[in-house]
Parts: sequence; structure tokens; C-alpha cells
Amino acid sequence: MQSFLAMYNQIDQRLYTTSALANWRAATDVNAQNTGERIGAEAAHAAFRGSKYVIENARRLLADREALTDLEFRQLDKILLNAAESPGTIPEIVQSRIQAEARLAATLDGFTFCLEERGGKCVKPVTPNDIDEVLRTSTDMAARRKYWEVSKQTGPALKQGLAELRDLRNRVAKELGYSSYFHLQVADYGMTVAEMVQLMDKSLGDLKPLYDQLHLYARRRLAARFKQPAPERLPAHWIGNRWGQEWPGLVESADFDPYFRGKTPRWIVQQAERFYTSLGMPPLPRSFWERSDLYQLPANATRKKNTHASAWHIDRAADVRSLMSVIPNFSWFETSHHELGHVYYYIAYSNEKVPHVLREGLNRAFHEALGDLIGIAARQEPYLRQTGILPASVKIDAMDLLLAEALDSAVVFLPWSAGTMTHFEYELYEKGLPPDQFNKRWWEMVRQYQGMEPPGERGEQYCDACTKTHIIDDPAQYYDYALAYVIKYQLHDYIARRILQQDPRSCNYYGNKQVGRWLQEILAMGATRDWRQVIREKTGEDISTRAMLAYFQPLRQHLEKVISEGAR
Ligand code: X8Z
Ligand code: ZN
Repeated sequence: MQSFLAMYNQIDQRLYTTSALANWRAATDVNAQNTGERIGAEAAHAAFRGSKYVIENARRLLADREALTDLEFRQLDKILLNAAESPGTIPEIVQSRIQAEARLAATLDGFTFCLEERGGKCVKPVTPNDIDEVLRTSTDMAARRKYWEVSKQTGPALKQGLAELRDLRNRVAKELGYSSYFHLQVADYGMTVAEMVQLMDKSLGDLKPLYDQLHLYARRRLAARFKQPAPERLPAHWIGNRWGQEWPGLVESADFDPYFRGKTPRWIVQQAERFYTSLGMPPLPRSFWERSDLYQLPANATRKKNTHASAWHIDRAADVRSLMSVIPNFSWFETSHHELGHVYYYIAYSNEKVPHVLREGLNRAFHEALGDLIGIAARQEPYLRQTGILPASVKIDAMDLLLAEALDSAVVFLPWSAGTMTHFEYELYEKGLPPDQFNKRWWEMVRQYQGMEPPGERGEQYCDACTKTHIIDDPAQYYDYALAYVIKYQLHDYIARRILQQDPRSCNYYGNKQVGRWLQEILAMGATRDWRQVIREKTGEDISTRAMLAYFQPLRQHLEKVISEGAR
């Protein structure tokens, strides 16, 4: 037993590292050679993880459950889950999947969004940051629509690949007995597909009354801003985000962008680091700053890189990095906190008590929740004042702050994540959604869950779901974020009320070592414990929307008043 686990942990760490490094190079410098090396390194890793030897031994040892400690059981369970991603019994399928994923990622990461083409050449390329800026700030309807449409240009280039990849991923997952690739991903939570979908639907139902109020508020407000009649559904190009996953910029008095304008991108990331060190966590290792790729590339850059933010644990030890395209605005300020959350999680569980194969979050949602939790803390008024980000002369109404948070980083996100994204991927993998219905079903779900619609006909020549990175790169996992949103308010509620004894809507944990210790205990255990037990032990309750609902409760009455006044 011990020798099998020791052998697995040692070999896997080496192959994992080689593969992570090759992936890093492929994502930070997109070219055919790096894509090829990524394929080679992943194939070697997959061959080990899915080898008959590994599967047979893990199964044999698991059969005698009584003889196993909890830590041994967890490692073997994870080893089998890892094996199910690349079973050695179907090597050609596994290889095809690895190739298809690498090629599709290269198409996505190397893509040039184009505002104007002449003679088959792009004469006006735009970056995702340019697109986001226009959608957040412009009142020119034609420009908004144009940029929104440009943001969907990746879809047609990726659609065929996604259809093929879906089939390959499902073939892989079925080999070890999962009903689909969606099932395999959900299994990491110890849940069935039905349980996960129910949890999503329950959370959506809980937030629905507040979402409906926010939706009505947003329609009226944007109609006034754009001098249009108030629509029944929100046109997608009216919103300050390419997918309507958050609705920034609606509450003008709580718009923080101006306070970041004079800052450097490096200051943004360092300010995020300061939050973590203030809690007693270590400064980021020097190698983080040397090896990360944090800032937007200059317009004349000769390389292309993935522009979606991510964090990397290259060796599952001290080599931690982040890939971003930071420019000085509030959105990147929040994203920097999010990514550093992953990085501090990596650092915390890279300790001798956590075997290599369990150097992961309690579950994937906890990993997503940590940085966002610090993101909630970093948008609280006392903190913004203390750090001087918010000038003393500027007064902000507390209700406006709460409203802005609900719109741009909390409530509005759930119909997108638990609704559209989760249900689309559920149908894609579990129900085998045919490619000629990808866009039709996508927009049906956007209408149903988010109450939004596209600015024009979106036929099957488009693949608007394909424009979302995670559909290509992090398949069948987006419910992670929905759960993270629920969990982060539970953690925040506990920290504010129990540790700090402050109002959760106006509290400050910057500099508080007790909060740091409480968090560190969760982080340092990695995946060595059962997440349901830990959430109960640490917060006194199961996973639940209670804390999130309580946090936004005052907004319900406020919006009721605003809405009825608006109707008069
Ligand atoms: O993808 C991310 C992070 C990287 S793990 C930037 N997020 C989701 C998204 O952008 O769609 C953070 C929240 C939701
Ligand atoms: Zn993340």
C-alpha cells in the first residue's frame, strides 16, 4: 500500500510538472511548436495516470476499505478519478482528446478579434480589454453592438472542434463507468449529476425574487441611459460584460474605475498581495514575480497569449504563477485578488502533511471561493478608505454599494453560472445536444435564466457558447463558480459576525491575523478532508444560500421602493 502510494505520488509529480510547464509555454506563447510539446507532455502524463497498472492496483487496494486510513482512501479515490480522465484501455481516444484540446486551446488563445477587415486582412484588431471597456462605458448603441458582435467571432472557429471534443470527452468518461464527462467532473464532489443540478436549481430559486428586482432595475436604468424604451428582456449588448455574467457600471456613484486610473498594473497585483500578507500569509515568492505573465501585451508584441486570467501550480510545490492581462481598472483589481487566492491556496497546501495527489482544494469550488472572498473584503468601504483607494472627500451611499455588489459580482452571476452555463453543459454532455442546436439551446437558456436576448438573429453558423473560455478549456465545471459564490458569503458571514463581530456589509479584515489563521486552517488541509464535514465544522452549517440572502436582504426593500417610485 505505502509503496504504491509513494511511487504514484513521486512519478505523478514529475509528469504533472512537465505537463504543466509545457501547458504554461503553450498558453503564454501560442505557436505550433509549443502546442506540439504540450501534446507530448500531456500524453506521457495521461499514459501513466490511466495505465492498467495504476487502475488495477488502486482498485485492488480500495476493495479492502476497512484496511485503509482515511488519508489512504482519499488518495486512492483521487487516483482512480484521475485515471478516468485517460483510461489506458482506449489509448487512441485519449490521444485524440489531448490533441483536440491542445489545438482548440491554441485557436482560442491565438485568436485576433477584428473590428475591421480589408481584403481578408485585419486592419483593426482589438483586445478583449478593448471590448470590455466599450461594453462597460460606451453609450453609442452602434459601437456597443459592433463590439459585442466582434466578441463572438471565436465561436465559428471553435464550433466543429467543440462538437468533436464533446464526443471524445464522453467516450473517455464512459470507459470507467461514468454516464458522461459531466458526470465524471461532478464526481469530484462526491455527488451525482442529479444532486448537482438540483443544488443549482435550488440556489437559483432562492435568489430568484431578488434577481427579478435587479433585472427590472437594470432594464429601466439602461433604457434611460441609452434613451430607449424599457425592454422586456435585456439586450445582451446593453450590458457591460460580453456574456452578461455580471452587470458592472450600473450604479454610477459606486463606480470604482476612476480610482484605479492612475495606478500601474503592477500596483494592482501588489495591492492584492498586500491583503493576503496583512492576514499573516507570506509574501509571494520571488519566482512568482519572475515567472508569471501578468500584464497586457503591448500592441506590437510578436507573441500571442491566453487573455483569460488563470493561476498555475507548476510543480505542486513552490513554483506558483499567474497568467493575466492586467490593466488598471476595478475589474482587474478584483481578478487579481481572485487569482492570488488560488496562488495562496497552492502555497498553503504544499506542505508535508498533504500528499502530492491531494494538493487540491477541499473541492474545486473552495479553490474558486478563496480569492473572491478576499474580493468581497476588498470592496468594503472601511478597507477602501483605510488604503486610500477611496478619497476621503468621496461619500458613497451604503445601499448603492450593496446594489453594485449584487449587480457586478454576486446575485447576477448565479443565473448565468448555475443556470445558463451549467444547464448548457449538462445538455451538451449528458444529453448529447446535437451541434445544429448548440446556438438555439444556448439562447433559449440565456432567455430563460438570465432574461436576456441577443441584438439580432444568432443562427447555427455562430457558436456563442464556444466564446466562453470554460466551455473549451474547463469543461463541465462551471457550477464550481456558482458554488463558490454561495460558499464565499458563508465564509464572509462567519468571519464578519463571529471573528470580527462587525456588520458583514461594512467590515474590515485587512490586517487581521485571526482571520488569516482561520482561513489558513482550511487552506493547509488541501483535499485531505471531506468538504461537507469541514464546511460544517468551520461555519456551523451545510452549504446554503442563507448567508448570501441575509447579506442582500436590505436590498429587497430598497429595490421595492425604487421600483414602485419608478412606476409612478
Ligand atoms: O474564470 C474565472 C477566473 C479564473 S479561475 C478569472 N472566473 C469566472 C469567469 O471569468 O467566467 C472568475 C469568476 C467567474
Ligand atoms: Zn479561479
